[in-house]
Amino acid sequence: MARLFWGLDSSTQSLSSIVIDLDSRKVVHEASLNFDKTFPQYGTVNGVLRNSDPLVVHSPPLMWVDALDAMCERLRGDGVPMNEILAVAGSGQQHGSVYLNNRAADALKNLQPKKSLSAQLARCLSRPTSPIWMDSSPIVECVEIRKTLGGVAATARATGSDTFERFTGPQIRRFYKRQPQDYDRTACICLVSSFMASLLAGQIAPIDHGDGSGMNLMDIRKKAWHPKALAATAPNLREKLPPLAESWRVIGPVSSYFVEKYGLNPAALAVVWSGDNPCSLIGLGMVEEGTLAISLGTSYTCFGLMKTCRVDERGEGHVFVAPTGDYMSLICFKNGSLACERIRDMYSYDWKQFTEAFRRTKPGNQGALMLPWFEPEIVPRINRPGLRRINLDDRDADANCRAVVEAQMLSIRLHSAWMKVKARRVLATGGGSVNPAILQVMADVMNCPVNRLEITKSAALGAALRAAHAYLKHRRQPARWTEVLRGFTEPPPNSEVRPDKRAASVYKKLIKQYAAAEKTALEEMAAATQRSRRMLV
Ligand code: XUL
Repeated sequence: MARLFWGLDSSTQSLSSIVIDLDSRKVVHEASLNFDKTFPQYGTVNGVLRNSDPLVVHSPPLMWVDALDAMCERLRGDGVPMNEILAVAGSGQQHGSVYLNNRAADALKNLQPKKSLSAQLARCLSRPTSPIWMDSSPIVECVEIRKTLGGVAATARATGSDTFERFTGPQIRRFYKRQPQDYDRTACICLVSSFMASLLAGQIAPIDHGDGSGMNLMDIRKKAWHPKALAATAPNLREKLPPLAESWRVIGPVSSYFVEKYGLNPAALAVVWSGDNPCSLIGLGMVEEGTLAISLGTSYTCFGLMKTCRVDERGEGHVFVAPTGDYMSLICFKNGSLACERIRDMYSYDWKQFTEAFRRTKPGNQGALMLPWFEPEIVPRINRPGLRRINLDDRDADANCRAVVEAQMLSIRLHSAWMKVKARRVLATGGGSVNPAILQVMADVMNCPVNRLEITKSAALGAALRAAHAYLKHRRQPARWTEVLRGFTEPPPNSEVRPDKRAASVYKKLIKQYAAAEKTALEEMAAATQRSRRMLV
């Protein structure tokens, strides 16, 4: 019998699944269900429900529940030997929250295989929709919680991050302030991750330390609920939160619902779920300090493992607990691949022409710089978006293409300095990583080799690997991370882009000019905000 482990990833737009065979070191099954296409009855667009207030972004939790049933059906239909799965873990989009009433615990305990999961959970929600990470409505609540905790640096030191609108604590506070009766009716607040784990385990699941770090509610060093942060957020919150747990905690055997309905092994273990970023850390094989991952998607993220907890006291970055029990740092830039696309379109280039522009221009762009903040930016915090050019001719298409990429890479280098991780290697993932010109600028700015990783489902793979690790630990068998990962996460051969020494020294100087340009722009923005405030008075 093979030793199979199952990893799921409940992300914003889809539910993905990966089954791995730990003995042959192979992925034996992969599947993905797109929410909009598979469940049109929920009316989502890209997995979310838009509101008349553009800051409010929710998703229907019952859609995620239906997706779990559909995924089990799919695995069984595809002939996956469900009885050979030894453990299942998962990954959830971070920060999103699910609000359950006092019927939920019983419903989870008594799941009936004859009915669907969603039919049995429909009456268990105290809030029909879930705010997710794209929701940026609790602006006032962020200010209030930060103030109670003693300011930006103190909040970051206490919870791993300054308050952020998408973080769960500020979201809970807004719910409590606007719908106090519904808040009172809430018996349990889950994260997307712990909610999905609760279904598989047939009981309310703990929140793991990794996803718990994205709430502004957990003491990042003690890995326990932070009493002052709870009090700053909403009354009686402690009794509504499940316990916290290590990322390798086994909740128990899977619910008999999945055994009877889909043929899962009754002894299969349900392991706690974690957030998608902590799971990706594992799926990319990052269990040692010294490697950074840069994901080039719609937004860009940069993250890495940290052995000790070092927070960003300026409040731009985040520290989460890693699934290894260490820490991980993360920064999230909103103006990612879309900014490149905007510049490309501005000059009517296609991607080939955009890439060729790098051959016709020189690293450092002869001192020309760009600040490509088309959208409000998270890092640095920019609330007055706009494209800014410094010594850059707007008629020079090639120089503008180079400038946008150089700006993004310089910004990543500059704003990741607080992590104090000397990157010996960068792993590039996400759509933008197929572009060799972008990877060369990345290698030159970061001054280290860059490997492109072709793993597309890094969060689901990370979840499957976490399931294997938790199972081995539970059975008191050797569970060294490097051994668990072997064969699954190595970068493909010949995928390395090496830094060019001369270009690297150009960027070492240019980063100072870039930092100065950013500082000037931030000062101008602050002055403009002051002026408009004065005009309002
Ligand atoms: C991280 C973040 C996103 C979500 C969605 O802080 O908000 O990466 O985890 O995937």
